[in-house]
Amino acid sequence: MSPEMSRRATLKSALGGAGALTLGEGVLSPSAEAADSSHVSDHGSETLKTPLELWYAAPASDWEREALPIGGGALGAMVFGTLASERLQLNEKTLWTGGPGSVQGYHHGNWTEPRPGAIEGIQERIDAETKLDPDSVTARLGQARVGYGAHQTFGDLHLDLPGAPPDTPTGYRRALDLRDAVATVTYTHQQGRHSREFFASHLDRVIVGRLTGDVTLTLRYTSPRTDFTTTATGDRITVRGELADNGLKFEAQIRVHQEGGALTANVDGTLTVTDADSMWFVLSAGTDYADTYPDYRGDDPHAAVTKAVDEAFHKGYGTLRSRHVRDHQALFERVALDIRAAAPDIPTNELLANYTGGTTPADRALEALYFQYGRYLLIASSRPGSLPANLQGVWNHSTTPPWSADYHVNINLQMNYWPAEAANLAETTAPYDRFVEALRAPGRRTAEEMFGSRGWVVHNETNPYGFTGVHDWPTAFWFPEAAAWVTGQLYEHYRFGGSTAYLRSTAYPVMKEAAEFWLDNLRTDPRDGTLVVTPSYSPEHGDFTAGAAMSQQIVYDLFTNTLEAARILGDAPDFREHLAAALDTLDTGLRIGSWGQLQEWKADLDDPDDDHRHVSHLFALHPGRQIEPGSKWAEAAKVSLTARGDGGTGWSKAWKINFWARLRDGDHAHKMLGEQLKSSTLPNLWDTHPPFQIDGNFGATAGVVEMLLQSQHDVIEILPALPAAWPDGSVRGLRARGGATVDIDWADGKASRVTLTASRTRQLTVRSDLLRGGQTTFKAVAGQRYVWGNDS
Ligand code: FUC
Repeated sequence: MSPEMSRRATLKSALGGAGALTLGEGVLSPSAEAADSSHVSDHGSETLKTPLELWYAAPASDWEREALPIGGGALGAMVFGTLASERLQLNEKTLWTGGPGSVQGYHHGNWTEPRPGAIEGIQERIDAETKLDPDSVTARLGQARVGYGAHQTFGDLHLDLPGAPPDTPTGYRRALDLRDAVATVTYTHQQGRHSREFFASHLDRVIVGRLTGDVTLTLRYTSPRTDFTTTATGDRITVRGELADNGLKFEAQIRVHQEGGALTANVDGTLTVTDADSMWFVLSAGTDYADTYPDYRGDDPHAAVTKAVDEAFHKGYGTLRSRHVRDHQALFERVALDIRAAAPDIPTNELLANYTGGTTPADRALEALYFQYGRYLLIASSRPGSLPANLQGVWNHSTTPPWSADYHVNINLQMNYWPAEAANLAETTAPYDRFVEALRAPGRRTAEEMFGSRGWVVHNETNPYGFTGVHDWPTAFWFPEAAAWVTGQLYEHYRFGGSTAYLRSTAYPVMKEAAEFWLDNLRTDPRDGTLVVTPSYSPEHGDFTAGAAMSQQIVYDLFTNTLEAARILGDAPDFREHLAAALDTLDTGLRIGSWGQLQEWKADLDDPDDDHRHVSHLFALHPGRQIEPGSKWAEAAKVSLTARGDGGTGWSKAWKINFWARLRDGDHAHKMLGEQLKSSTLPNLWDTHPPFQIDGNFGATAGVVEMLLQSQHDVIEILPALPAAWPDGSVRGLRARGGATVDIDWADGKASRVTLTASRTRQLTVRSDLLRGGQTTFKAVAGQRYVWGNDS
């Protein structure tokens, strides 16, 4: 058989013997060659050359708005590009106050004294009175938060440059290249070209910097705390300390190499390089934190930091840089978005200020940059071996950051990981999985002590020390649904990647225990006999009731996922029966109210003038999959969303991009992207709540994917919500559930070519205008590539 005939034969069998090769205008042709298993797409080199850079014509004068982030997961830094004294603000993800050993005492948020009957008492009052104000519930179920702690800045490394120009020279450029993940500063001074490069290598666990041009400088470490010592010996600075709050040990080391000139260690713990042609340094940092309940302590960081610094130092700058760039690009370059953008050669802050809402090629350049920036930030703040991305990723310059720079789980942590699978960065979810698994031990204790039940639980927000109980902020303290919600991402990881081994060992155990918690804690609603969550609180909004929409939808999602997983894994029939029976009796959380809205509460309490930033009752639409497009529920969700309006904080707008995309309204999704860029984005393209909060960056990146590709209902939908503002373009390397990597070209608002590379052998359904009848179902074979449309 000729290769061509064999391809056709394969195709025929893929189509179940239908024999039709032509589908609509296109041809379905499984490629003869096996595709790369790492989900790297064969994106055109044209698209790859589009610059993806943030750049500025002046040094950063403000940490939050202007400095530029680099990160390797565990370590992060903000680069200022300041002239006379370069400032690198440093972070290590685990440097947290609070938890065991903290001066205030710590009890994981569990009630310090047993409160027998407390929850039942509230349930009975809600049954009798239908609702309860948050203050009275807090008085009974809340307690003061102690020992919660906060993420801490690791301090700053200053490079004092006495020969630097006092004012910003013409031609000064400060940039962050998203492709290389390298921050640069370049300028000319006294006929000499000066350059600085900084990057954070995940692979080598170091932050690296290099300066060229005549280099005389002093490296100096500072911190807003006083709990450390700094010493300089030979070519090394060592910073060592213990957090006064909880005794957490921390250490950083910096080693310096200079070409030409001299290097001096000073008694004040600084290092001076004199008259060198260039110099480079490596920096590593660590703590003795471990994610193990109940102590949360591991090895002294000294050995690991020394090893990282010395190994990196011996590799040399060139090797470190090329290893870093390769490691970053292996993730970053998987996805390319071409929306016919053309950026004028103006600084990014001007590009942002000039943004008109998506009408020009320059606007599209900003949109494409912002999309890829979300991917960059996730790679930089979530790599295996440390904690997941927190409210600020890994970047925090404060000892008292907003909301402790913690892990809020009533939307924020979940949103951080929305782009991970679909935007082809599945590896970034490892720290998230590990964090969720580590919540299980303290979460079991909370379930047992507060609820007297099986399973595990976590409430509104948590820290790295297993804070799974409650505090006493009335509108944001009670949210036991969070455990169920956070397990959703683990099941999504399975749905996208398809590894049954992962499902068995990682996802299912935490899902099952979260489900057991709810099997024990649902209560029969005397109003209609359904099973409901009570007390139930729609995040940060309204009164306590029984069976608020989000509570029910989250439990519905958890039970649906867990039942599916239990069937796949063949878990005990009695557990499956129990789950199926509960699902049958569960209030679904879908109800249409008097003005056609999807109700936020079981009783029709929604106010059409309410524009609260949380739109929790649309969970079933996104990230859930309970609402099908075109259904009456989708219509009702649209009524609710329209009433809530296009405002909100950064993450709220980002969520609305996703909602509108799921409602198949690409123009409104695009409008929300525009709203986010216009009013919730800082000059360094960080999302602002305000203040800076990284979830909005991630949520928006996920939202852009939702506009181009969806698969939540096990149908791979091509361009489900393409906005009119992007009539022509292409995207490479998006991931769909079922183990598919998808490339799409489109013209005049319609797909012209779709390429799907299967990483699993299984039946897939693809929906696109390109296909005759709009849809095809076929058996995809792992490693094969399928093309519809112009097979150029
Ligand atoms: C949730 C939100 C707030 C903020 C906080 C960190 O509680 O309601 O707006 O984002 O998390």
